[in-house]
Amino acid sequence: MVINRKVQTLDEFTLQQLRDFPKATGELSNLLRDIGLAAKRINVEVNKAGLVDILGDHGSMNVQGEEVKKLDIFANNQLVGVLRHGVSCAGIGSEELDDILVFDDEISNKSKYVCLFDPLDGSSNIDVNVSIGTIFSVFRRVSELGKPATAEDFLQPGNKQVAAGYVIYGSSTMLVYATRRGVNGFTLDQSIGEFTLSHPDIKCPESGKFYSVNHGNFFQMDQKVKEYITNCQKKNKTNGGPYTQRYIGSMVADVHRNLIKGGIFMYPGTVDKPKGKLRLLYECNPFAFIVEKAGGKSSNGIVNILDIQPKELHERAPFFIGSMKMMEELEDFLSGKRSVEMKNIVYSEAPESE
Ligand code: AHM
Repeated sequence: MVINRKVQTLDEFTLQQLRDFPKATGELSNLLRDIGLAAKRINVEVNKAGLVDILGDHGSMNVQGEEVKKLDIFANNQLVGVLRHGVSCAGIGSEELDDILVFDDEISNKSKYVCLFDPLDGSSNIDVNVSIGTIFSVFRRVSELGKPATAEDFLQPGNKQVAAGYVIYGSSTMLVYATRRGVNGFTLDQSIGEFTLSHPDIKCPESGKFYSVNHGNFFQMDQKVKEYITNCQKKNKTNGGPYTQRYIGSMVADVHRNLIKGGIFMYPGTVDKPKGKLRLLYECNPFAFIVEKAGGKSSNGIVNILDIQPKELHERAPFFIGSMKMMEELEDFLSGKRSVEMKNIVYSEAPESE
């Protein structure tokens, strides 16, 4: 049997990175490998979701008042389990838990990092076989090592992240993670049960043809956002439009596509939900870090997502993210530099249904 030594597994890759940095302790590599292990376990359950009694609602609501699915709980438990039993994480914050979970044992208290995650994003899509994902974010602690982690460790702005990533359970399962050194993607090779480097040094194209937004909310959006979206639908010499609309309703899949192919993803605030739907710490920050490290950009419509000082664990933020040139075009609309005349349509109010 010929062994393909060109294929590098996630473990080999993180160890290789470690060798390039002799001063590194290996804690971050361990943590990424722990997350990789949890992702493989979650992947197994996601793949057999239709076969066993793991679909459907758990019967409870999460802290955001959303129905909790059984697989959400499973994914959350897997991540908590590997990180608690590992040696690199002092505590976690999860979209599924009301409060932070500080591990508070001798080894964990010495760990440099804390981790925040959305164990299963897009979970309302599970029962219809749409791609879903796990999103994670890693911060270096600001509290004293040797003592339990504190809330301040978790409430840091996104620009303090040391790593962030996501796992997409799709037509194949991929783990993509970013550090300050760049973004790399690993595809799960089911035959050996390992994530293997398939997308080295990912760069987000400067521009693209996709725009992703929930059009159902259009009449609830700010006028400037409506004008930008209308511009996306227009033939336009400067942007090569009209763009193609693609919206899965599963952020990991939507942003993954736009990261690889170029595009812009938006979840703006609406009249009913001025801060939108997405959570700053579990969804916006990690993607903002990944896309920025790949050459793209993100904002809440006013400032860079990564510069927001979070006030609470579960806060939400309007979110715009994608290819650099498309984000710049959006900013021109949001700042009033550009506008679109929206002829023949009264956009200030939703048309009344008959
Ligand atoms: P969920 O985890 O409860 O499914 O919510 C998060 C998802 C994101 O993945 C996605 O971008 C967004 O909700 C879609 O929301 P909407 O259906 O309002 O467009």
